[in-house]
Amino acid sequence: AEPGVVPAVEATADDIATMEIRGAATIADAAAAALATQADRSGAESPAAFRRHLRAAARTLYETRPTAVSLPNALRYVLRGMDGETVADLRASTIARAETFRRDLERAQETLGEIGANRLRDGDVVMTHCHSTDALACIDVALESGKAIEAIVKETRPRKQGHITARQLREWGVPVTVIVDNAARRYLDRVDHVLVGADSIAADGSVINKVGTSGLAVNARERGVPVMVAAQTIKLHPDTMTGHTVEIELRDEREVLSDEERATIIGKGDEDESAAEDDGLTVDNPAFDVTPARYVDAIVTERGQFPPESIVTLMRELFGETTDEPWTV
Ligand code: RUB
Repeated sequence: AEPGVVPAVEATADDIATMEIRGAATIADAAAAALATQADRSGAESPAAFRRHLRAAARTLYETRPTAVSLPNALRYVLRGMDGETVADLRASTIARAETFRRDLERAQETLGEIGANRLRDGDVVMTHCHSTDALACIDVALESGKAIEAIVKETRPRKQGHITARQLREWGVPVTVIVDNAARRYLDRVDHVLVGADSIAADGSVINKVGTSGLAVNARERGVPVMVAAQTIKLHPDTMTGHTVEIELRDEREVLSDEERATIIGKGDEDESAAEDDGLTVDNPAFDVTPARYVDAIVTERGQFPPESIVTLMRELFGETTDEPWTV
């Protein structure tokens, strides 16, 4: 814990790291809310201390998960709005800025939903991967406008976020078929759209989303099914304009193999193994993958629908050339 960071910020950071709070938009919203709480409860007695503690809070949140750029984009936006000569002014401006961010985030998702819904026709079958609030917003608006939609929901190993998608869609009355990830290609011939969200979108139009998205997109192309990515502009990754790549999070191997399962594979009880001993068994658990632009038919944002190859023009317009990290200074 860094000095001056309030416990509620630590708790939010923990929830993001453990995926209690998850999904790029939800993470961004929680991070902005946490900075507002930091501002509200800060014990800082000087403006300099207030700013230092706010930056420390942003750092604490930043270090939780590396792939969804909505997190640093949210932190940057709120910190840039921290303005004033007194603690009281700094507090008020930071809280107001965080509120603006959260309101805009919600509005952007609604607008994106209206745009994305135009791609969906009455009677369409949509295949989903993971759980994306941006993707679901498109279905929500389509349903509201009276279109019947069916969904084939990929389970999404290892964390099974498909269950969250299935629950939401059933709440809306959408007929849902849940399948294991490996069954996706078999079901694609019944599907009109693959509809996914994004954690980050790179300047070359490639889409970083839950691991498995790229294989799904390649299969969809082979089957002639269009791939639609629903992503608010908060998902655009400014660093990729200057050649940086997006870090793919590697998560704990226990999400894939429990200690018992590992011991069974290795063929000995886990008690006679020291943690440091190399038993020759590696488990890789990347949480995300990269879908090249050529497998994506449309990126739907609140600013309209874009072919992935032209997303960079929107990025330049929104971010200019500034990709500072105000929490590091
Ligand atoms: C979530 C995931 C979602 C995107 C978009 O991964 O890959 O597709 O974050 O979600 P995880 P949203 O479960 O590992 O966080 O549209 O809600 O921002």
